[in-house]
Amino acid sequence: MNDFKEALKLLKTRHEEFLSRKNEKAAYGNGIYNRYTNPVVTAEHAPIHWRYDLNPETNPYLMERIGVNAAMNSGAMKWGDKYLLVVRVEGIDRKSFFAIAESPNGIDNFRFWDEPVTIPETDEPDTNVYDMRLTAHEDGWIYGVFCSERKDPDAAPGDLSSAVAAAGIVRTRDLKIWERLPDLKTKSQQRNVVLHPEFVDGKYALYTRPQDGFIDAGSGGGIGWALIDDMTRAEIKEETIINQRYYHTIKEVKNGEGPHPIKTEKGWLHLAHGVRGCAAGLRYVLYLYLTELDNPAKLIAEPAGYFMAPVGEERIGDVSNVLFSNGWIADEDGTVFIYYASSDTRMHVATSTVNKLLDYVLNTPADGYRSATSVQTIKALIAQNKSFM
Ligand code: M1P
Repeated sequence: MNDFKEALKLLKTRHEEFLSRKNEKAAYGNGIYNRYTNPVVTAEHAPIHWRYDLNPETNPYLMERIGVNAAMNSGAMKWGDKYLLVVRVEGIDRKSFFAIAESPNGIDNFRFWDEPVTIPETDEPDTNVYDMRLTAHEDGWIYGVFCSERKDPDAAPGDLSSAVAAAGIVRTRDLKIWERLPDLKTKSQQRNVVLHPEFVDGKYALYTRPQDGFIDAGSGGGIGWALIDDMTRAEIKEETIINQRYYHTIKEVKNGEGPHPIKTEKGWLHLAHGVRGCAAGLRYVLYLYLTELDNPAKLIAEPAGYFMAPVGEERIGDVSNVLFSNGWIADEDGTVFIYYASSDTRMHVATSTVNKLLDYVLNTPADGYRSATSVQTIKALIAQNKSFM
């Protein structure tokens, strides 16, 4: 009994030390954003009372009974003066669920709320739920749109891997009680569906990612856009591609909208992920683009290449060589907190400002799609720099 008490005390002390670590800006930035030295949320952040049976009678060895494997792809929003992440927590049983972690400053001291989020199921229960995008919509509700994964009913006998992805939809007013709405009705499978925060022509607007299969975007040309009459019976009748994939770019294989775009005086600022294939497998990086204020579906600017790619420890994890973001927060003072997961394993933050990100999207050269055009772009900069060197 005394051993149990001592062991539990030590476990709690170490966990508290870990949770309360300060996070520092990494030494070098690139002028666009700053990374931080520590991840902000990891599997180890999961509360002790989610993982251990604390009764010495039933758990005399103080064993961890329920393991957490990863904490990743998180939706984000400011809630009062707190920075909240709706974290995709993945158990060692491979099931993901959502749990809210809260920080006083957005960069460290993230702590999970007491219990994971309960997402009501539809008549067709989800096998796995993940990657929630949060949108505080001008209709007054906070919506969460997430991927609902189920086994493919048409899979051949013995095929236990084929799955179907659909957009699950919930809404809440207090982030505690969530109402499940019917899944998005659409012709193709969908992942990375995001609700725009304002009405457009009196309708709800969705960023979509039509795909041929569970993994394969195939003929789905990129990030789509659809107007919806009613979120309680959301159905895509018409979908147009607003951000295309291109041969020999960072988004050759697929792309997907990240969190909902940030409204700025120069347009809607979008964060997305792009995927390409290589001998090491798929490589996921983040990129930005800007669309018109009055028409969020109309592209204004898109810098060539990636905005962020995995570096150092970020390159390694359960699914290596992946950066993925579905949450960012634009603060009142113009600071932008970019929350991104590395290699499907842990959450990080990078900070920038709305002004810096606008400067980046508007003044970084666009892709010319050929080696020769890249050389021309570099030579133009060198020529311009001659008088400043
Ligand atoms: O494993 C990398 C990512 O793969 C998927 O993203 P996408 O739909 O663009 O291929 C998702 O499963 C995502 O959760 C995951 O991080």
